[in-house]
Amino acid sequence: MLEEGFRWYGPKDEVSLDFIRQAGAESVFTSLHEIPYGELWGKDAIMERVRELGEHGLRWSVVESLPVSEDIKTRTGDYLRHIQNYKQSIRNLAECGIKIIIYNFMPVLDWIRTDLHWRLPDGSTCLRFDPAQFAAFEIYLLKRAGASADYSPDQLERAEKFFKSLDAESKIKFERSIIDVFPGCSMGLGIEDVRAMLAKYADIDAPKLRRHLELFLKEVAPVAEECGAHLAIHPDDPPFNVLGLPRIASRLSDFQKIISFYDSPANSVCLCAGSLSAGPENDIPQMIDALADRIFTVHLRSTQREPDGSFYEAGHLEGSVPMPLVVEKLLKIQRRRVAEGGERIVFRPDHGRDMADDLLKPPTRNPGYSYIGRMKGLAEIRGLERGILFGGGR
Ligand code: DNO
Repeated sequence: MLEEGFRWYGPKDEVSLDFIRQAGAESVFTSLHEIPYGELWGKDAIMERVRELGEHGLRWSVVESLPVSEDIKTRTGDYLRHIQNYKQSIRNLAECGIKIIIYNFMPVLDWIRTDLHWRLPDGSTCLRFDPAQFAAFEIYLLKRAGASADYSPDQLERAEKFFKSLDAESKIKFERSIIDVFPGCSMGLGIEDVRAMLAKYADIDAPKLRRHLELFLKEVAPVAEECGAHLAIHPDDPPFNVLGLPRIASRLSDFQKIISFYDSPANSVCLCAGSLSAGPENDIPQMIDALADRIFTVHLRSTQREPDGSFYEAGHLEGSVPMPLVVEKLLKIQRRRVAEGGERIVFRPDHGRDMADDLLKPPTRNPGYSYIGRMKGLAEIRGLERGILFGGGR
C-alpha cells in the first residue's frame, strides 16, 4: 500500500490530529505556517511539531510547503538571504527525519478558484474555477490593463453579467475568496498589494521565470541531495496562464525541463493529479510513466472540465482522472522502488467536498480541507488500492 497521509494546517486547523488518526492516515503533510515566507525554520520548532504528531501516533512525512518567497521567484530584494535560509531549513528538516519537501513556483498567488462553495446536485459543495468569473475579477476588481484580451467575447459577456449580479457584500466575498486563500494562512492582501506584486513581474516572462527556478534549484537541490531529501515541485493550479503571469509547471514538457536543471532524485515532482487534470492536454498516466523516477509524493483528486472552460473538483474516483490506472501505476513504481531498498510513495487525498455534518459547521478556514469529504476520498482510494493489490484477475 502507498503511505497514507492527510494534510494538517497546524494547531489552528479545525480538524484535529485525533480525527486524522481516526481516518486511518499514517502520516501528515504539514508546514510551519507561522513562519513568514523566506525565514529560517529552526530545528527546535521542527522537532516540537514532530513530537506533537508522534504523540498522536502520526509521522511528519512531507513538508507542504517550505514556501519559496516572491523575492526568490523574482530574484529581487532579500532573495540571497532567503535562499541561504532555504538551504539551512532543508538541512534542519532532514536532521529531524523529514525528507520530502513540497514547494511551488507559482507567481504571486497560490492556487486559484472562483467559487469555494459550488453546490452539486446532491447538496454537497466543492471548489470551482470559472474563467468568466475570473475575468470579472480581473477586469472589474483588479482592473488589470489588457486583461480583456485574454478572454473570448462569450466569456467577457458572461463576466459582465456575473459581476452585475453581485451585491456589494458578495463582491467583497468574491474578491477575498480569490486573493486571500494562501495555504494555512491569510496574508491579508488587498487589491493594491496584488497590483504591486504583479508589477514585479512586468519584465519576467516564462523563460526568465524558468531561469529563476533553475538558479534556485542549482543552489538548493545539491543541499537536498546531500541530506538524502527530495524537493518536490507542485504543479501550477490551475495549469494555465492567469493574471497575465508566466506559468512554468503546468505540463509534462515543463516538468521535463525542471528535472533536467539538476539531475538527481533530490529534484522531484509532487504529482498533483487534480491540479494537472484541469489542463486538457495533461495525460496523467503518461506523466507518471515519464516522471516515474522523480515521484516520491502525490496528491490524489480529480476535476471535471466543462465545455465553457470551467472546472469543478469532482469526487476522488470521478471526473477526468482515471484514478484506477493512476493508483495502479504508482503501486508499480513503489513495488520496484521498495524492492531496491527505497521508500514508499506518500500520498494524501487532496481536497474534499463539504458534505454531511461539515455543512452544518462554519465554513472551514482552509477551503477544500474539511474533514468528512477528505476522509471519503481517503477511504475510496484505500479501497481502490486494496482492489488492485488483492482483487482477482491481476
Ligand atoms: C492546494 C494545495 C496547494 C499546495 C501548494 C504547494 O490545496 O495543493 O496550496 O499546497 O501550492 O506549494
